[in-house]
Amino acid sequence: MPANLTPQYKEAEERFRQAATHDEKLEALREMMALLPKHKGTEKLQADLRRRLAKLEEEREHGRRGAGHRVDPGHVRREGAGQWILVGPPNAGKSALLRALTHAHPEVAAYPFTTRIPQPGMMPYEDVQVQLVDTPAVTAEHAEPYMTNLMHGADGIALVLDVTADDLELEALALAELLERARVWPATRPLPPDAPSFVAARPVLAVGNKRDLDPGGSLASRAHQAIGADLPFFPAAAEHGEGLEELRRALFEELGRIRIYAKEPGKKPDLERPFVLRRGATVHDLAVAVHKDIAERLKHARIWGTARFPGQ
Ligand SMILES: Nc1nc2c(ncn2[C@@H]2O[C@H](COP(=O)(O)OP(=O)(O)O)[C@@H](O)[C@H]2O)c(=O)[nH]1
Ligand SMILES: [Mg+2]
Repeated sequence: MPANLTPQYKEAEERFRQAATHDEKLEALREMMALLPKHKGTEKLQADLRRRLAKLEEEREHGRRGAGHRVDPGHVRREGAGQWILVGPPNAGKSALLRALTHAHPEVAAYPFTTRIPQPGMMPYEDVQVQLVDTPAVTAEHAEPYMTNLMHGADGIALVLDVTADDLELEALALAELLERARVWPATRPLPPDAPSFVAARPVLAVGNKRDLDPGGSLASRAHQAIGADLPFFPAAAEHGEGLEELRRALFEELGRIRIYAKEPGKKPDLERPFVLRRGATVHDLAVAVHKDIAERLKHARIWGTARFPGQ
């Protein structure tokens, strides 16, 4: 059976051949997968592309890109509904928080600078997953140079503080300064009219960790003041599982995502694995998320939901 490859496919294949970087290769290969006609005549080719894609993805994950190439720690591949970067001073409990909220196993230790490179983990919330990224500590004297890129590219920033820390005010100042250098503006703060266009308004929240050592809550109030009274603040104890449910919900809600439950014609809707899109997304955006081919062929869609007639 002839494969009937389209000119678009051949063009993507050409780009794959000429790709200079690993990322370009990966992008072209993904496009080839999406553009490849799916029928019996292309089964071998489908399997072949899948194998090459898996290999490239694995290489990227493990940074084995051959001589001269290094993984950029300022970029963590986004997965799930959105990406939060955990940022904070040494020993605040960033790694403990990642452990408590995700299935990742970062090292938690009573000495500073245990975490050297960004470590992602996936946080389950209801029927979706949110990505959290643990990072090396930030002080007034030192922040890893890649932190600003990492923060600027993320969907949200969670500032993690130890409410019992002596020098909380200084720590908070270092975090505020880093946010500024990362060109991230907390979304709860009105953007000044003269703000440059490269400033990214993003959800920024604060976690006041180790609240088990602060039964009266006065240290948490002080921490909230220090980091900014206008930022959402979540007292928590990562190692005791306190305050984590509220935090989990906020980490999803603050992303401003909507969940869409898709239904194949003649089948029941899939109520377990929603597609997650940004608020304001269109039916076309959904089609792209499902499959690029569908987006190209889409003529109409039927929608069930609160603001629609059933099946509109
Ligand atoms: N009391 C208390 N200690 C905590 C809590 N979370 C973390 N710790 C301790 O704080 C220290 C630093 O934790 P870690 O997660 O490694 O901090 P990181 O440097 O911010 O990643 C460790 O000794 C932890 O056991 C908490 O909720 N309560
Ligand atoms: Mg750590």
